Amino acid sequence: MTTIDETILDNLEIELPSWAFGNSGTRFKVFGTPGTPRTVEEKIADAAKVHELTGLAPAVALHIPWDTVDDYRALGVYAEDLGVRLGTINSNTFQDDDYKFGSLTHTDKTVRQKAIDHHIACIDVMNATGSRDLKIWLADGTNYPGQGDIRGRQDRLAESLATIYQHIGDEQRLVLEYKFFEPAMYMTDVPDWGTSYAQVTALGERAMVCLDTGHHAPGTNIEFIVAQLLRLQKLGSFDFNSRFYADDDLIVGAADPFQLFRILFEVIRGGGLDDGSPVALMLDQCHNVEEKIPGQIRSVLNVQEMTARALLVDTDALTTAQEAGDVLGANAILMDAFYTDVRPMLARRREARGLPADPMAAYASSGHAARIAEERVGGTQSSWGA
Ligand code: PSV
Ligand code: MN
Repeated sequence: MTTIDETILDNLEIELPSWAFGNSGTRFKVFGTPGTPRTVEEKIADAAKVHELTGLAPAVALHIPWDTVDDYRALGVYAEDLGVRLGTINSNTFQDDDYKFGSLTHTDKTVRQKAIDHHIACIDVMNATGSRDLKIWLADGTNYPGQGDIRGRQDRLAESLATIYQHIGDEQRLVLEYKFFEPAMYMTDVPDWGTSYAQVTALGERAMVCLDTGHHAPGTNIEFIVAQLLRLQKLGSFDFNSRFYADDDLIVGAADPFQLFRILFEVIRGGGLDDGSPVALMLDQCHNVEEKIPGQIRSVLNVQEMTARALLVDTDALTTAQEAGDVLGANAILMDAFYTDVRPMLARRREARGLPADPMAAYASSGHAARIAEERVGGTQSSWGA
């Protein structure tokens, strides 16, 4: 039996997205939930509740302009008073009419400049909040063959990113997220890890790739991408979620916990959870029909559980089996760890740290959901675009 690396478990941090606490849905319907935050402060308070019960989520990511406030320093102090900090700043160039045919890749210089200026404004926010990462996900792409010049769009993207990167401070990073389709259907300008890697490598060492687990074609071996990006020292961050069909943004580990285990095994194998690692773990999820705060609690617990299982892999025995060509023996070593129920061990560790043994049960019995439903009356519930 392997002894688990306690430090990795103790240091595990998963950043929460502010937008997970707002209403979301499909193009068919967005359902509201009583108690949904009306303001960024209420979103941060919900994130703080998740951290209070799990000890796993000390940071919350903001999305600009959804989370725009007048005073970001004051917002940072507000977050700190609640026991969390402000994390990644996400830009948004996908909800403005000017971006219909692209943002950083647009043929019109004025539109490109507008998108660049938005990112520079996001860096100003980071300077005020002390955030390290600017995360860029672009909706840019085309729907029909011939609609745009594929090569020209890549060139303009490189130029725009280089301009933004000049504003990234010494302690800051730019992470470029890829997604294989949607909203563009024929061709997406940053569709895969290779394109993101090529673009960020041209920028410099403070530019890295963001891997959103929901952004791959069915059947893609995501752990291979993880291993490769770690090898290249360009894996900057994860957006965790899970998918059955497309960019479903469901609870991480819900659709395929074994995939999450395999990903985390490669993260650990590549040093991605070691002290000083550049790899940031974040959720990027939406809770369309389930309660949002417990949805986020469940999510960070899933990441913690699969990390613990991945840490249980007897790596020495695995290497021996691999080198001996013992195919089934090697596979069994991995599966032994995956099939181990780590929940009792994690519950004991939580209690030892003064946390509830079962954060889901603690939230359910706390009356918090009823309290915020009663308090948060009036105003407009946060949703896409607010
Ligand atoms: C759109 O697919 C998306 O979910 C990306 O994954 C971004 O990270 C997120 O929105 C927030 O902009
Ligand atoms: Mn994402």
